[in-house]
Amino acid sequence: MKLRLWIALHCVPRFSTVFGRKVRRSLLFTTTRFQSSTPINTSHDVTEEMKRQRPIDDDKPHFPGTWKSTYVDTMQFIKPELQDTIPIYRVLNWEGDIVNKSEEPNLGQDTILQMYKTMVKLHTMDKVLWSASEEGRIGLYIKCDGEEGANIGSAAALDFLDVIYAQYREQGVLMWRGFTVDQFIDQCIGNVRDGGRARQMSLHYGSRELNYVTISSPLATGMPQAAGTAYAMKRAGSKNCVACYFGDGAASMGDAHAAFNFASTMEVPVLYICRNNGYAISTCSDQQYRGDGIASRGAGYGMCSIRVDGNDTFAVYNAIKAAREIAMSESRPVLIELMTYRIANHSTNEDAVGYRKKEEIDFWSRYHPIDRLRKYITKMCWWDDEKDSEWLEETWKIVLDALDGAEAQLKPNPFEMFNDVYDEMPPRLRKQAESMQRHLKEHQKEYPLLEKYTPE
Ligand SMILES: Cc1ncc(C[n+]2csc(CCOP(=O)(O)OP(=O)(O)O)c2C)c(N)n1
Ligand SMILES: [Mg+2]
Repeated sequence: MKLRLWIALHCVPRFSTVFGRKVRRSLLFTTTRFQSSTPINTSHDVTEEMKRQRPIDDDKPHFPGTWKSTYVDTMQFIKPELQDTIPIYRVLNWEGDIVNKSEEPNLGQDTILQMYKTMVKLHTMDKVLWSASEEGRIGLYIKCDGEEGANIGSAAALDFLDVIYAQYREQGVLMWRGFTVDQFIDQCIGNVRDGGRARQMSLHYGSRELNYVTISSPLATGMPQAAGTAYAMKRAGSKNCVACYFGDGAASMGDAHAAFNFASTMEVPVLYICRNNGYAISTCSDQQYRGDGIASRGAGYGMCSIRVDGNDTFAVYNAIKAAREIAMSESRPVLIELMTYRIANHSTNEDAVGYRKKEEIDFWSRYHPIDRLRKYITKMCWWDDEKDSEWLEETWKIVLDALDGAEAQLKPNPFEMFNDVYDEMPPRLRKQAESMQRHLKEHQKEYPLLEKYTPE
């Protein structure tokens, strides 16, 4: 009982602007409501389990902490470096050929072309917004260059009602769900059309309609929240799961470990999708961890896990689809490690030249996930160079028009920052709002840009 309350309070997310307080309350309500009507057995009587497995008087270990183990009479240390490395599942090779025909996903021409076209549009949006950020037209920007396959392959395998917790380099997942280029740019610019009313930093997208929880800057924040949400959904009898994206760097956060353990012990349907792109800003993976990547951690928490070629859109699709099936049918978390490479600098704030070689970046640019899928669709005679350049040109037009349109919009009124924090504004916040109002009136001349804001 106490544990349930703890999880409800700590793991049910404090959604920010877009999801708002109402969502948090309704999830809490769901959690408490189902406590009395549909009790879920979340605790195991280990001793009872042991008795069922084997008689208590045999010469086998009966420690509650490891009742499946056996005794040995020679000392054995486990040296992970002597164990087999987890293999990487792939479907398409670099030439765009299916390696094992039985693994070809039955997605059909229309869906595969839609996936490819979305990857190209995503790539173009990233390119334009990167430059716009460098020119100071929008705030900070982060590209998912090289990770388009991981984004779109996974998004296509999820059900629309699965709730997504993303890190920040998963704009493709949101795009696949229907977030428009206009909406992306409105958010990055923080104009009056932005669903978050410009109260978040650029890139901190969220959409209640698309079941995409607003992004939090502190790494791994969403990971325990995802476990809590999956727990609430399980108790509510939902037919959906939670998908939580995180990076190899975020996997080192304490919250990642708490999340894995909660999800596993509470047996909740959540997919922990790690984009292992080799770097956490300037920290490369061999400085980040000593074990066999992130997938190896799954077993330690009793989670199913798999390592996948994250640059192979089909392998990502198949793995997420199968992982979702396991999570839902067995009500348990699954850890999926997508091996990929961050081609771009971490963000427009930093320069990657200091910590990695140009040849390394060139290598991965040559073997880009978009090229691999293009080779496949070209070999299937669904696509050709002419269609490719036409679509590329169209995506540039879509993005540039959206940028112009977004820049022409007014900004939300600065007083918006005080709204929606509480159901009713408390006196101390009202005092701050009034103080700001007085300040702006007194120093109007110092704020010429205010005319670009909507009136109160
Ligand atoms: C708690 C916390 N510490 C540090 C940061 C600064 N920070 C932002 S992104 C990042 C790297 C994350 O790397 P990774 O999880 O591998 O994701 P990637 O950028 O490679 O997609 C760091 C350290 C942060 N946002 N939050
Ligand atoms: Mg990384």
